[in-house]
Amino acid sequence: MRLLVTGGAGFIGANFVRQTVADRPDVRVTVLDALTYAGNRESLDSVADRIEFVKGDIADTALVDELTAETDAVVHFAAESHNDNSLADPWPFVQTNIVGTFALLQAVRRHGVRFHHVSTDEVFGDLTSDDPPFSELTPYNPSSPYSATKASSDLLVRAWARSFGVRATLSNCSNNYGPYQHVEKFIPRQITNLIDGQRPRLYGAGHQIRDWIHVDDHNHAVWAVLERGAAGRSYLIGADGETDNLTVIRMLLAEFDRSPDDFDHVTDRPGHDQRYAIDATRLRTELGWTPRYANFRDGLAATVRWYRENEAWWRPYKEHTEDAYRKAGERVLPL
Ligand code: NAD
Ligand code: TDX
Repeated sequence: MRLLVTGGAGFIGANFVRQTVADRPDVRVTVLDALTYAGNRESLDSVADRIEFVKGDIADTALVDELTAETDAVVHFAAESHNDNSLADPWPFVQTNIVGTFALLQAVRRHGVRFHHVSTDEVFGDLTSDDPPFSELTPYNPSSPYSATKASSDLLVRAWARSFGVRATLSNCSNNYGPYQHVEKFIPRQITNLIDGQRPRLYGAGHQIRDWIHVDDHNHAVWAVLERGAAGRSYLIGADGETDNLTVIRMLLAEFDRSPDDFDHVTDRPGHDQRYAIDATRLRTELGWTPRYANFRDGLAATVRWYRENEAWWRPYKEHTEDAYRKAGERVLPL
């Protein structure tokens, strides 16, 4: 099988590529990645001689057409993925997440190629503490420019499946954690702050809830949908990992033997979604998927070890990322 993986130098895509090379020697992987600030070829070093890597933009229609003509399936991870960046400058999100997905859909339509679209639970907006978790029937109601552009791309995929018969599936996953995640994101940002002897930075009071899943569990689910998912259907991916941000910070502080209050409250994110939670019944019952990382605390401890042991991977990004947060106006709050 020939597989084209877009965004394969990013966090989830690179973990997907390494997992695929390790578990499925019959799959020939080509990565298409623009190597934006979020892409890092070093994340693919261990498999570099077993894959083909193409540096390019998913909105480059000629390139996408050429690569799609030579593949059996596309797994589409490439995106602008960080909410805070989408608040500072939404344009790249519109360009990559919407226009880029459109270019891929036109190409798979032309060549009759199987397509899997990797999306997020943020397309559903947020929940209060009393609401039931998101399911495949929850209406779309995105809050941020990031989630609005991901929702738009999902709607394009659904329309191309219905109107043009594209063999497309979608998955909407909750917050991922694990190795090779950019230091702009919540968990790696705090881990690397702690390695540097700095205080973790919690947005507002930290009562927001995210449904954490290990990146390997997400990627096993992507394979389950790719192999056994029904065309035109969406699958929600989550591992019952609901935890509020304050609790995550305290779990990390404990990993570093620091006091539970040794962190800063900083300026909150505008429009900050309160709670995400996933009901993954369809994925579990129809496709037989179960997560392997049952315990978030253990997965988090392994992730801390990975960042301690792989400083050379993240160090070049740290200072610039913290500088960007400062320039965006992040301030310590007197709470
Ligand atoms: P990431 O930001 O770490 O990686 C994105 C990758 O896409 C990078 O390698 C980047 O270079 C590449 N890219 C960006 N624009 C491109 C373009 N125009 N052409 C080609 N490549 C381009 O993102 P991630 O966290 O790995 O997320 C991957 C996918 O999973 C995204 O679609 C995201 O919406 C979705 N998702 C992420 C999470 C999460 O918790 N991180 C949860 C659910 C879904
Ligand atoms: O320094 C921080 N302090 C903090 O309290 C950062 C960076 C974040 N936060 C909070 C904001 C969120 O409530 O932590 C939570 C997680 O933040 P992010 O890592 O930015 O993730 P989120 O906005 O929830 O979105 C993530 O999950 C869904 C991914 O970035 C998306 O790509 C994915 O679709």
